[in-house]
Amino acid sequence: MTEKLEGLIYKALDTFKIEVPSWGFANTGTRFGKFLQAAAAITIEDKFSDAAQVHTLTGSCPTIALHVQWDLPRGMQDVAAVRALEEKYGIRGGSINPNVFQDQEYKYGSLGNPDPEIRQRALDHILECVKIAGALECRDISPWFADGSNYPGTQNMRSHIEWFEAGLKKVHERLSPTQRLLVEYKPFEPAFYHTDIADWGMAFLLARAAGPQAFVLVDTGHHYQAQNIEQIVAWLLHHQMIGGFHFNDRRYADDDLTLGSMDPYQVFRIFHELHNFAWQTGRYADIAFMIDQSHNLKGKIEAMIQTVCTAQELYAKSALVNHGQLAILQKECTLVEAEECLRSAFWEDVRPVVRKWRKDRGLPQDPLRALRESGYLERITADRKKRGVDSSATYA
Ligand code: PSV
Ligand code: MN
Repeated sequence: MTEKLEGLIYKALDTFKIEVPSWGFANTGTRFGKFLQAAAAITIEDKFSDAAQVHTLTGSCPTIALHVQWDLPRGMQDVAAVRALEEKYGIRGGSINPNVFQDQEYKYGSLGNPDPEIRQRALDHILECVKIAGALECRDISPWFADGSNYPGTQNMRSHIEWFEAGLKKVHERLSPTQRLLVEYKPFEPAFYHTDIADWGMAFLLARAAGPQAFVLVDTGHHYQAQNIEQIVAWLLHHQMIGGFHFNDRRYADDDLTLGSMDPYQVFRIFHELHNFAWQTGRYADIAFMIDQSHNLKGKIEAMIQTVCTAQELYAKSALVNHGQLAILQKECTLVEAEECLRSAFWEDVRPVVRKWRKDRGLPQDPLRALRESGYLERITADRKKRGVDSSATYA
């Protein structure tokens, strides 16, 4: 590989940061059951400790996403404890995720509930999350809404739109000038007939109605089969409306599979859109990268490291595309050459340079092996087995 290409990889890896989800370290399951892992995090301190391991070994994960109900069950009262954990483990709280989908009161929705009292309760919870984010100096408030209905005729979809517009506007009013509201969409589950924020268009319109600090969050698992996610990214970039990603892979639905395990080329194409936008405009879009995966069978920390390394590799590969040449080929409609220009970057084996970068940055060249050799997994397995209680998050 030429020095120039190596330089591009180094630049990409030096700037690449991806947040890990606290819930990815705890025992989770599917609606059919939970398979417990002895090494799974039990407390928020365990989650910080595991996330810090991932950061130490990969150098790319300085923040941990927090799900308020699971990690700060007493709300603002838990902020000081989180601050202490940040200090102790050398990583920071990242996006703050409200939870308005789990409690019994949300059986018929949260901000889209026909009962104004429940709508208010959901709003109050999200507003407390804005406060928590303020106290922790976290920029992004990232709610996901399970609202919708299971049977035709059982809810007025237009009323739901109005309730969401009103609720999100109220959240936006409480943001500090540096905070952002990220609106995540998902086509179905748990609602099986209609979901209030089912796709990027709905999320876009709601974010725009909420105010200028609201943006769309793209969870790669939240699309229909065969949907062209990079085109969605292109549209959102064009309108400066993309605020964040939740990365994971999928085969059938929202499967939470390891990033790139099914379709690494798609992840590459998404990253390519971001690099291409930067090449054309002279600046990278301000997007929060996050992992949203809960692994039931794989070791959680191992799966997280595997994901981060895959993301680093694919981000590095996509930084190699020759944008100038591609633009000419696209203009000429030189199809095969244009496609090959993109594809050749994808097929470039960047792993030797990524290993070199790790070495130069004082990181282990093989983070997975380093984890296995560190004895960390054995230590936490013994310790957590002793403590034994499974107080983990339930899977959403
Ligand atoms: C919903 O499926 C989701 O993607 C949301 O981001 C939640 O916060 C997260 O998963 C919880 O597992
Ligand atoms: Mn998500």
